[in-house]
Amino acid sequence: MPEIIKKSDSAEDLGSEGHGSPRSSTNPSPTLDLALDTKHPLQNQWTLWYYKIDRSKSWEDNQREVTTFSTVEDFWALYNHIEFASKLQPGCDYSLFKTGVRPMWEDQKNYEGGRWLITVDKRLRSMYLDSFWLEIMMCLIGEAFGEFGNAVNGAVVNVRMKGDKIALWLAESQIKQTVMSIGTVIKTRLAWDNPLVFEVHRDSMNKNSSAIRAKYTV
Ligand code: MGP
Repeated sequence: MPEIIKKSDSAEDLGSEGHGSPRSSTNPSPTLDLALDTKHPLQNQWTLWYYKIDRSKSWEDNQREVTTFSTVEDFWALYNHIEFASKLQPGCDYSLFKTGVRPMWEDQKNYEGGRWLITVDKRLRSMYLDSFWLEIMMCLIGEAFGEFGNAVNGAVVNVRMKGDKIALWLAESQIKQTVMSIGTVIKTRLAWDNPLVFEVHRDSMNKNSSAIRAKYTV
């Protein structure tokens, strides 16, 4: 929990502040107490989903809601509690979406949208997958997309034998400036040199081959 570690550093600073008047229980620092007691709200509430394949169920029924959070502290508590993406069994996914949006094409917020797709070569899983997924979650909960943030619905990490995927799901696929601006942010934040492709969900829904034409590239 990096933010909380920072708070205890600043406690030392406060302690050395008032020479000759050490803090006592009758003279607490209101700033410090407030900082330790208060959870820091996120702009949006987020829900983590977990997908694990069970062939007796439909794809939708294999998507399970794990939990919902709306503070920085609750995000870290969750993150520290669950397995790294790279340690999930092949075939599993994590999805982090704004609460109320289901991580599927059929949700009305996703229906007209698409995804920026990062394909991580299977030999590079140990080097990149967990750090990229954490950075994408930081972009989501930290609202890294500025005026285009409303177009962002969530993100998915697919753990696959053939190569892992991380995708940022957008509500939008037609307004080029919105889609490209968001793609540029994630490319920069991940310091990713290879091209990122944007796929329209409708093409994924109707696909009859594994190749989907990229609508945009950044
Ligand atoms: P996948 O899990 O997104 O990727 O889709 P994977 O396993 O790498 O497979 P590939 O086809 O991309 O190479 C696998 C399958 O899961 C899809 O073909 C669909 O059958 C199903 N599926 C995936 N998504 C994201 C959805 C969805 O949003 N809705 C429904 N109904 N099925 C989906």
